Amino acid sequence: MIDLNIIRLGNEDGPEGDDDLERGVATKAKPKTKKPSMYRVLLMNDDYTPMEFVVHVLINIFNKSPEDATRIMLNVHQAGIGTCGIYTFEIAETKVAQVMDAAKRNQHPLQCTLEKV
Ligand code: TYC
Repeated sequence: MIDLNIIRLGNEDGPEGDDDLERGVATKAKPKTKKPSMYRVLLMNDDYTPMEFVVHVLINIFNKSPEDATRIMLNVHQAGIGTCGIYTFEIAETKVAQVMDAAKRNQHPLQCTLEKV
């Protein structure tokens, strides 16, 4: 997310006109920053993907510890759906693509999606 912090030279022009050339005081415009929208990456349960593969995905794509990965996998296994993490759009989108690609390459039906938080 790119944000430009505009530097305004001089004060706002009063009745005397273009102050920018008369006084060399540099004032910084109020920095306007926007928080990026966040996206939840969700993993879906299915009957065929091996538990070890899901744990592997959580460790290698979502940077989870083996303990957290196992806990998240078991939660998805019993609840049907679960959160792998919350990221900015580009990162969330990339992780979904990485999971889907790994699942496809290994011929597992594992499904992964994202939703806006
Ligand atoms: N239900 C799968 C099994 O019993 C394991 C599994 C867990 C699959 C989580 C997908 O997102 C998933 N082998």
